[in-house]
Amino acid sequence: LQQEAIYHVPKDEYSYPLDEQTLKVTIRVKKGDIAGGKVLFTDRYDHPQYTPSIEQVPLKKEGSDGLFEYWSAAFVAPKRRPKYIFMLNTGHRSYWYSELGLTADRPAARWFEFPYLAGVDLPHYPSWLDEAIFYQIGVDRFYNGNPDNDPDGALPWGDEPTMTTFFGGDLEGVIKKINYLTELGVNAVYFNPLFLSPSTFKYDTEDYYLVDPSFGGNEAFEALIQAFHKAGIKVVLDAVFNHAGKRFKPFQDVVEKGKDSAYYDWFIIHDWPINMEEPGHNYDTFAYTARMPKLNHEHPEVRQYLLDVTQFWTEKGIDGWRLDVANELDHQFWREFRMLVKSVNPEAFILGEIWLDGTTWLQGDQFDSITNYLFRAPVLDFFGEQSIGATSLDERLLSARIRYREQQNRYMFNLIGSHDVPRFLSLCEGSEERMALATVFLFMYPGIPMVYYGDEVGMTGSTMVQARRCMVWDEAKQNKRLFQLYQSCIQWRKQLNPLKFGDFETLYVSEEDQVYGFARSYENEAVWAFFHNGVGKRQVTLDVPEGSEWIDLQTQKTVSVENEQLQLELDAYEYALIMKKT
Ligand code: ARE
Ligand code: CA
Repeated sequence: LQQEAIYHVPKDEYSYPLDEQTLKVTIRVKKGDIAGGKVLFTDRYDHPQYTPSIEQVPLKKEGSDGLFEYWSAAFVAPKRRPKYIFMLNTGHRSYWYSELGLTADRPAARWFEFPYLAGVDLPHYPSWLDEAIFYQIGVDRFYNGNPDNDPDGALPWGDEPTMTTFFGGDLEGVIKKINYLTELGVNAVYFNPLFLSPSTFKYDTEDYYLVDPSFGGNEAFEALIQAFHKAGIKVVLDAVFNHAGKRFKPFQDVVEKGKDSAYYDWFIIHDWPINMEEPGHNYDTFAYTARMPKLNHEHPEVRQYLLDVTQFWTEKGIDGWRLDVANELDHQFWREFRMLVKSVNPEAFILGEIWLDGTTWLQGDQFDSITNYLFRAPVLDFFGEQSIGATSLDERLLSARIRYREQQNRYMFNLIGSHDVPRFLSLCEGSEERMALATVFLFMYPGIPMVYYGDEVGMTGSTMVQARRCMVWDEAKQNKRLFQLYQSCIQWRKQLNPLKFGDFETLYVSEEDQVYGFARSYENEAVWAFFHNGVGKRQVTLDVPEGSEWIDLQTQKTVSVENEQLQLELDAYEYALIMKKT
């Protein structure tokens, strides 16, 4: 047993409540070091009469990230203030793990303690998230519903875009395509920024209170909210609060008046006079982009200004916010933001744009979710670039999941595409089969699925700019097979409890066969998903519980079971989805 590899602390994702009486604990050990183990637990207070007797639960292996294994158990502590120790079994002998570290004998004292399972500290999520299927829309590129409001020089729909081209898409256009969205089945839309800005994707805000006139202005926005809500579709807006645009009035005032401007410390300006050259600018920006001056969030007026903007739009009835560059603002701001948003609308969704680890923002006091690029990366490497095998896929997914609590994983914002990355289909070298595998994977995996507009009809684009091409509306140019696959996935996702609430368990990892399979289980229901990421035919033999009956989700036919075993045939780049009948 490698002692140095063992890790447990009675906090964070290693020890947290699932509900007011249930604690989930996890211990890390070196891969392959233990055969099993258990957790012993009781109340923290010793009393001859009241203290419950010591109980135990077995440890279950969550998986491995390559170096370590993670073993967990959940147990009910009716007094809500448990203490516990781990018993680790190597197969030859047992050890104990407590606040004393590793010991040969069971310690009488110094067990781990979780002081109190306070219900108030449990995370609360908007209830609609359980069935949410998101769709992302960049308005200029989605549909032009009104040519009269097109920006000057707008190109004909479908021309090849550059960083600075406009096509005239607008909110009227989005409203006109509501039927398309409902036919696809999505029920929530995340919009790239809508507020007045000189650029196409509008991350350089000029006026936070105006929807861009080329999108139809505030009037069109009100109409959008109404029409969307009538159709049962939620509206999530992009909050670009890290920086403003160079045309933002307070910044213009500083440009004009220099240090005499009342707004001179709304920004982080290093010396005077202000220099807006790129390169050469002398103030903080987003990623060295001169036209995106960073706001000085340490200034109380700036904080208040942004919170007022938040209140204004939240009161208009939106269903949530996606927070741009969320990790470059202070945590305290986001706490204030959350309090405000949830006080206006407790069911509003708060999604941070975080590409890597998001744990610090997901403690319940800031965001409900983050953009899960840590999910996209291994899925891309496996199905898209085919640079990793099934083992590595499993390890990397585990290493992303194990950072988070069960609840956090359930509400991760999973995506394989967005406006910031090349189209997934292009990264699959145009292989529709691999795109299909990744899509099914997205919808079967724990988390909220998001579809980037156009992925569902087979749009391509090998660069970020090309990934923002105009939505293809010509039916002859849409990939109908993919569209139908998205429809099916969305229906399964909405209807099947295991996909909404189920836990995750790896079932099948074959490096040689390039087959990966996992289970989503909820109460006595289960969906099992298998993905064959290679050529040739594969046979997968699975043990199933005695007397269980299974149906194939795609054909709705019964799968034959013999001697508690089930056989799946997987053709080249095929997936199989089976569901246990209840
Ligand atoms: C332009 C270029 C990009 C270049 C960028 C920065 O096209 O190739 O990387 O400048 O120099 C908007 C436009 C972009 C434009 C940008 C600046 O949509 O097209 O990009 O303005 O003009 C990091 C941030 C993350 C950010 C991405 C782009 O952490 O917040 O970079 N994403 C948001 C939006 C963007 C938007 C902005 C921010 C600015 O979604 O669309 O850009 O408001 C790693 C890191 C991430 C990093 C990621 C991508 O994995 O972990 O932190 O994201 O790579 O670089
Ligand atoms: Ca238009």
